[in-house]
Formats: sequence, structure tokens, C-alpha cells
Amino acid sequence: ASKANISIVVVPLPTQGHLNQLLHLSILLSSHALTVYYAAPAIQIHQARSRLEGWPASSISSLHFHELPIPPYASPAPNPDSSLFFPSHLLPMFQAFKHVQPHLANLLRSLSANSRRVVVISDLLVSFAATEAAALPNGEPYTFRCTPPSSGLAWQRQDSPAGALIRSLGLNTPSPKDCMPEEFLAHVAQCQSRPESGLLINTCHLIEGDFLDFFMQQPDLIGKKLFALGPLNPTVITETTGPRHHCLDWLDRQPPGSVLYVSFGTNSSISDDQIEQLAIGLLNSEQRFVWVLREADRGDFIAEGENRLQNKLPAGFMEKIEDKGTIIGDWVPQLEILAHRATGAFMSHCGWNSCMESISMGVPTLAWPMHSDQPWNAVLLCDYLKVGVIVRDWNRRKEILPAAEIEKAIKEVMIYDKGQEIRRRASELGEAARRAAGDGGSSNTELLSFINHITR
Ligand code: BUP
Repeated sequence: ASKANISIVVVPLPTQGHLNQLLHLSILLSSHALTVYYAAPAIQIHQARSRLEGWPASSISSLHFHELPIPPYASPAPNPDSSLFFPSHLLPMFQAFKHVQPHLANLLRSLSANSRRVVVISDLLVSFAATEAAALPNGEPYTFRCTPPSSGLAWQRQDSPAGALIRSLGLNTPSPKDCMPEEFLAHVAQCQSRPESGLLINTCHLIEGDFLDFFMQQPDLIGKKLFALGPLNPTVITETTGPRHHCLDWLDRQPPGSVLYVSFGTNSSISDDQIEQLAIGLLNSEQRFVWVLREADRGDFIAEGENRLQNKLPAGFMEKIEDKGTIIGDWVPQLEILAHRATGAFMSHCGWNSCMESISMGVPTLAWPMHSDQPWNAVLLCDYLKVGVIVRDWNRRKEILPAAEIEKAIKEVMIYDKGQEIRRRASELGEAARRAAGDGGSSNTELLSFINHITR
């Protein structure tokens, strides 16, 4: 098969949780000498470029960025007091992002004229990209799913075959109506009926073995190709030459496996009262920690150095923790933190990137899901893979979780006997996930098979 004259266009949804996985896939394809265009709004291109630091020039020489001009849209502040922590900027962003369709169509048409084939890999929620790809004489649309396929099964009715499978595994499924606003569910449902030649997913058989075959037997997927490529994040962490984040220097001074990393991702906020209880829980657990305490992104920017939330900490908190913990108000190098030998566990909102990153670094999760696929991801990690414990049960999402329960969950993973077993399993799964992504591993083999398929 010839790689010449094949153009690949990658279109992520412009929100943090959806950017990194597709950027990593773009780098992998480019390192196999394929020409890749990563098409996104300017701010996300800026962020993507900054994340290329440290990659050898040879891996990214055929990776190009193409700007899609998204009109400004309302970014209401997230409401941390709501019982559903769904990011408020997402729905306005979907509306605004639709306006880039003609610009994307122009790019695709110009590539189509000079390519043997135009392969468009777009986020499930960017269905217009698939429509445009299917309209080309030589276009081929692929759907990239940013969430685990099992979450799609978990959202089906309890009395469906998928519901029966999940029950047979002894797992509880959160109701989708409790996880997402109806408008969002309607958008997801609409996107399912997009044209697609195949599906790419950031997971692997090791992680979702029981679900993948079943998933592909869904009536709308029969006959389509599935490529399980995850983990789609670097699995060998080499430090970059640029300035080093101070939290890594702090981690260097801590004993192995002794630090709890706490971060609820880029979209979620927690209420002032909950911040206080979490702070007390951390303090009373007497464990070391790195806590990313920042405002949620409002879609188009990453707030740097915003410390409003840190004013919500109990009086004297910083003095009491002394050098046992560090609180950070801006962007941290999450993957490097998870890969650091001092990191022992991750208290996480269970965004799918965070799940795949902690799995691949062998770090157990303390799950505190907020919305969308996260409640299911928490079940997958804790009850199915058994590499974590649930801190905040989804059924109690409307309550403020008291400090004593947070302290108990932290100790369960960081010190007690049960924690040893979870840490052992997480470490084993991490090794296996890194092997899957490495030469000869299942995900690497599926990547090569995808490349063979699109260059046929
Ligand atoms: Br915060 C933060 N540094 O400081 P998820 C996040 N990340 O590298 P989200 C950093 O952003 P959804 C930080 O490693 C991961 O790749 C992190 O993605 C990185 O959560 C990504 O975990 C966050 O999927 O998305 O963004 O809240 O709401 O879609 O679950």
C-alpha cells in the first residue's frame, strides 16, 4: 500500500478532554509518514502545538495544523452548586462550532482534488465532518469515540441485551438522564446516525474485553470496522527540555508511592462547602498530596493562576499541611505527575483521558465522577477492573460529601491492606496497557491494520 497521496484530516471537538487523544493519534499517524491535518479553532491549535514539545521532529514532520474559525459564543460560568456538574459552555459551543462546516468543506475539497483518498477522523460529536467527508468522491469518514464503548452500552435500557450483559457482570449502570441534560443526549443521539466507514476508539481489549464484541453487534454498527487503539497517550514519559513545573520538583522530594494526586479535570467545579470538606479530609488522612484546585475551563481558555477557589480553604489550612501537600491553581503536567514514582493514587472525576492515563501509568483511582460518561467510567475502573475505589457514590451526588468519608477512602487506597491489592492490580494493568501500545502489542497492531486499511 502506498502512503503517498493519502490525506488524513483529524477534527476534534474543541474541548480539553477531546483534544489530547486525537492529537496523540495524529502524532502516531504522522510518525508512520502519513500526512495529517489537525483542524481546530486557533486556541486549541495553540494548545496542541505547545504539547508537541519533546516529540522528535521526525514524528511530527507531516503533521499540519489547519485553523477553523469558530465564532465567539457564550461561556457561562459553571455552577458548582448544581447537582449536575455538566459544563455549561458545551451546548453553546456545539452551536458555534457548526459554523466552521463550510471552512472544513473547503479544506476537504482542496485536499480531495490532490489526493487519492481523504480520510476524515472526527469526534463522534462533530458529525458534520463525517457528512462532508462522505460527500467527497474519494472521502472516507471515521468516527472517533472519546468515551469508552461500554458507556454506550451502559446507557441503553436496563431490559435491553446490553443491560442484561452489564447486569450479568454484576455492574450498576447510572441512568443517562441523571448524567447529562436532555439537549445533550439529543445531540449525541443525532450524531450516532452519521456516515462512517469505521470507528476508532481510545481503549483496548485488555480494558473493555467483555464489551467490545458486543458493542460491534449493535444493529447500526454491524459490518463496520472497529480499531481499538488505546491508550492514546504517551506511555513512555520522557521529560521535556523546557521549564519544569514546580510540582515535579516537589514530587522528587517525596517517598515512592506516597502522594495522592487530586484533580477534577478541566470542566468540573466543586462547591465551596465541598472544597472545605475535601481539604479537611485530605488533612486528616495525613497523606501527602498534589491538589489541582482551579476554576473549570469555559471552553476556550485555560485559566492560569486563578486562585479564587483557594480562598475557600479552611482558615490556617496551608500552615497546617506544612510541606505535606501542594495546591496548584493552573495547568499541571498530569501525565508526568501520574508517571512520577512518588505518585501513589489519583482522586479523579474519571474523564476518559484521566482514566486511560492513570490506567497506563499503573496508578489506582479514587473516583469522584461528575457527569456524562464519568459515572460509568468510575464503575468500569472500580467495580469491573478493580483498580480503584468510589469516593463519591453517584446516587449521593446531591449531597456534600463529609470529610470523614473522604479521609476513609483516601486511607483505603493509600495505606490499608485493601489498598495493597488495588495498587498491585493497577500496576499490573498499567504494565499490560503499556505493552498493548508498544511494538507488537494489540493496540499497536490495530493501528498498523488501520494504516494498511486506509492506504489500501
Ligand atoms: Br486539569 C488538567 N493538566 O492541569 P479528561 C488536565 N490535563 O494535563 P475533562 C492536564 O487534560 P470531560 C491539567 O491529562 C487529560 O489529558 C489531562 O481530560 C489533561 O477530563 C485532559 O480527563 C483532561 O477527559 O473532560 O477535560 O474534564 O469533561 O470530557 O471528561
